[in-house]
Amino acid sequence: MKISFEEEKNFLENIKKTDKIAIFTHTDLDRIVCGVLFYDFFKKKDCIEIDVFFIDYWKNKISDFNISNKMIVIISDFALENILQDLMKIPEKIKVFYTDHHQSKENIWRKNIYEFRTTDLGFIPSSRTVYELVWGKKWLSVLGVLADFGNEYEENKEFLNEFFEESGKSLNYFKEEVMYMLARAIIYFEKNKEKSFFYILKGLNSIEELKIFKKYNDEVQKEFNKFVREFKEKSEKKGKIKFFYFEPEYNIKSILINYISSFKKDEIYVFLTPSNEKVNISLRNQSREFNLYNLIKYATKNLKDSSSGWHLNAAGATIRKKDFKKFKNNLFLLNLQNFRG
Ligand SMILES: [Mn+2]
Repeated sequence: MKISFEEEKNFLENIKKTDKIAIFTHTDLDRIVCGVLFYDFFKKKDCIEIDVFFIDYWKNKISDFNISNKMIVIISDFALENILQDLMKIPEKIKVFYTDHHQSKENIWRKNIYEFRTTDLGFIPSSRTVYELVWGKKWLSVLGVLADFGNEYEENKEFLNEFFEESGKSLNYFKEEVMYMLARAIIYFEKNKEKSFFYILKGLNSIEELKIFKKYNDEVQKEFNKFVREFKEKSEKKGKIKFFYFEPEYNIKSILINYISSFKKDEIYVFLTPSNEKVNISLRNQSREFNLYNLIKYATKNLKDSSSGWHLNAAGATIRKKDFKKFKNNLFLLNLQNFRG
């Protein structure tokens, strides 16, 4: 059931302290920030039971967790294509509150699922939407917005600039010094003890306190720098496409492609890393000339057990390892003109 921003706000305001809350989040800065802001909100409301669940599309699902009929499920920043089937499994007695900003051609037809998707409003990372719904730590929300490239979109300018002015520090500072540091620390935790990142982060009260993540950043940064160099030596180029397969120890693909693609914005970057029998793919085109959402759907169309989607200019996919060559062929044979805008 689609609801408006106001209805969504009312829905959240009307939650009582006796309601049991189940927050779903993940190790991605935008998504984690949503989790923390919601957690703080329900804590302030004195909700007695607030459970936090961590889901990873490839490992587990919402329905793997024990959600009782009395719970209210809160879920944000998960692409509908990845969770739709799973959402449908939630019994109708359970109210689900869902907000997201990924592209999706799917629809939810269930009455118990209250959905507020912001795709029609522009590119609004969910940590901004959640902040506007429940308030709380704006600095955290700003970092979530930056992690998702929100600063590249006019619609977030006012929201961000207001914060930069208040804090007296620049976009560059928050992006390079803080957001990337945090994004790399998350990657460290993802590999080592993923849940604790969320619990440490939610205990912090200011941007200065983020320093405690510095040592975790350092470890991942070594590998990050190594692959920045390797990209220069080993990536393949086909027209506007830059293709880079690599095998990192830490899951740095997203932040590496975000970083590298910001230098030549009109190119299409395609980064691939292995994961068991699969290959995970990220695509970026920061000039926004191309619709990568359609492009990746097309390039994986004939690949069995593949999934793809996300955003217009930051897309992704997962394919079987044995389809690597097929995918590369599909991609290199594309007529890019068909995917403009
Ligand atoms: Mn997001």
